[in-house]
Amino acid sequence: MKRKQQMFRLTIAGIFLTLPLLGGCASLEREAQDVAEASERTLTIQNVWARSEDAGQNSAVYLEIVNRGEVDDQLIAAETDVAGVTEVHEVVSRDNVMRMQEVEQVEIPAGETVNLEPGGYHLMLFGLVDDLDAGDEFDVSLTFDRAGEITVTAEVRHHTPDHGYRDPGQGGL
Ligand SMILES: [Cu+2]
Repeated sequence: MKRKQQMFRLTIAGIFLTLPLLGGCASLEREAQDVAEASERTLTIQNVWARSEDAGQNSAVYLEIVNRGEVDDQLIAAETDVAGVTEVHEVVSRDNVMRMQEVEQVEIPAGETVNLEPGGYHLMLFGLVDDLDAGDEFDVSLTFDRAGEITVTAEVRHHTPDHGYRDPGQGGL
């Protein structure tokens, strides 16, 4: 009888030990799935450039995202070393005044190309650490909901807005 009880306890212990292992397997599978999706490289990032500006000022990064995949994705974050803070922004017109604001995500629909361009979506660079001079290059790390992190190189260009509007110090407009 005593031996039976011991075995029973061992079985219970076995069940409790198995539960965390099952959880671990599920997350491993999920990780493997994420890696597989990212490695399909359905997203192409091209024409990455930033507006030239002096240290301490704000600037912005613009780029094109091509989604050749069959599933939608979302750009959810961006990071650079050249600015104190990097945010994903959009320009909105309210009462005929152009403003910009942070967005949680930019939709990248399957089969489409999304442009981050002056007057629209952009990666906002707040507080440049150094001057960004035309011809300079720096890395930008983009985080997508499905594709994960993709690092691209931005080329600094001198840019004069063709619509004639420029709000000094705002950079992203
Ligand atoms: Cu902005």
